[in-house]
Amino acid sequence: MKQHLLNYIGIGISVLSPFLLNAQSTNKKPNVIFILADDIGYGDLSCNGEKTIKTPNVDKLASRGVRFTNAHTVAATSTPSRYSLLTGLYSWRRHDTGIAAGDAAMVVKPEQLTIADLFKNNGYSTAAVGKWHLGLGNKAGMQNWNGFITPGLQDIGFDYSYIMAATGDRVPCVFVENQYVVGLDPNDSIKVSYKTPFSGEPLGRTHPELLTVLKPSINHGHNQAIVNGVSRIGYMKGGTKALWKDENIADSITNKAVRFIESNSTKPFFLYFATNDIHVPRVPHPRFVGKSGMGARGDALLQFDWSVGEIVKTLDHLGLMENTLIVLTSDNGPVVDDGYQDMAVEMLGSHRPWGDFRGGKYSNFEAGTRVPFLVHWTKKVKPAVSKALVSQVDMLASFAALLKVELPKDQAYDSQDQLSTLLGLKKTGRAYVIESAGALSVSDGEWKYISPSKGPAYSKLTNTELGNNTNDQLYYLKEDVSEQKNVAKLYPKEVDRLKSILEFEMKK
Ligand code: NG6
Ligand code: CA
Repeated sequence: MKQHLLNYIGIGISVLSPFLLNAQSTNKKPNVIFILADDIGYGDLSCNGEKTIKTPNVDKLASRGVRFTNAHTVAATSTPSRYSLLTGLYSWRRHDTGIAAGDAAMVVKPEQLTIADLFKNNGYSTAAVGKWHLGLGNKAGMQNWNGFITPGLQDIGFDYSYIMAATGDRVPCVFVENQYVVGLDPNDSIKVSYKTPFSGEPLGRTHPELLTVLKPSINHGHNQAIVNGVSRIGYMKGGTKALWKDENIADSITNKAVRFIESNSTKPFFLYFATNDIHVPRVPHPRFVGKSGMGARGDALLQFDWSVGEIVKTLDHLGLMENTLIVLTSDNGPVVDDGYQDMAVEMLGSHRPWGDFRGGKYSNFEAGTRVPFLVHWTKKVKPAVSKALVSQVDMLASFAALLKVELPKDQAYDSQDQLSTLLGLKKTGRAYVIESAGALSVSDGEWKYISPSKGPAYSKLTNTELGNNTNDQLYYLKEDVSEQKNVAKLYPKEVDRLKSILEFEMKK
């Protein structure tokens, strides 16, 4: 399948090759950097209007690029959201794209076309740096953490990778570079399990006195393996020298991203830079601690902004800014308490991570999937604020348009070419977006329909309104962006119209 697909794309290349070769040698093809934050809400970046936080580096990009006010992820959690972003396919078409364990098998299959494949097949150097959370290897729990972990990111288009396998709160707490654990002592092999604890290893639940850095929130789990005074999800043993230091994660991944840019400055590159900020456990570097006045969550936001600043500085310094397309967005909406007693709730004050939107991470309401979204490209993009409806599922087809290549019909078929909209040349975007968080929702920008579901209406754990309801829900976003008034009974025709869009998409 993949071979067939490469050949297909290869035809496109050979037709265009004289142009492409020339363009490549003079570095005319734009570099592309995709900055994907973790759990940063619409209101968490000061460019989107909240006065309670200052993210100057992001704001600078926003003021020089297109800032979107109606941009969506496909899902309200990381794994399904990232799956859709990278493959151009709705994660809800599959049943195995939910929040992945740290020992999950690769969710994106090698035969699937990814954004990274697209760039790689068109002469780019490609890299993924930061949080991964899309599984590794081909069988859950069977990865060789002490050797070459395969299949891995090189099988889905990334020439270089420096990643955290899952999340900061899931074992194994090590970096994996080009499919090998970094800094592993061969005499201290790593063992990972999501089923059974390792004898002799203290756990958060049995040894709370060892939780010197962060304690889990009550009833949130996160009480298994202890690494750096923080208990996590999952069990691990060994690999002591390879363990990351939580406060250095942003520095480590930002440095690797900068190195990748520097070493590819003479050829086109694609960098997928997925930060750990501001996912839990939030343990920012001491230089950010106390700086936001909002506790660890706010400090991690400042750390994210710093990472963005370092990328920008590098591009400026190398003279690459002019011809580098930067997209900055987040994988899902915000959450305040996501599992650790880090004072985020107590110190939130009047800050509204969700902006004007209802819900948050995990929610069918808008704040679950309506995320910050900026496009910056000095050479081609003029500063603007766009109300166009956009979805991350369209990145693949839009990048294909940027590269002027056609996609095979059986790949990325949920992805639409929205390049003109993304570059601010067109004021309208998609006809509708589909959002998923247990239920499926569809919005055309004016109206939003949430399909009935039996899930809970509210999560006590995270203090989130999840938006599940056994009845149809319809909101008139144009005048009720906060989804306060369910008008399904008043507008049955709108319900039917939106429902039929969902039915149409589900049949594809
Ligand atoms: C949840 C975790 C949460 C976070 C989330 C994944 C519990 C109670 N909560 O299951 O802490 O890790 O998974 O977040 O375990 S995501 O942004 O990577 O999707
Ligand atoms: Ca996330």
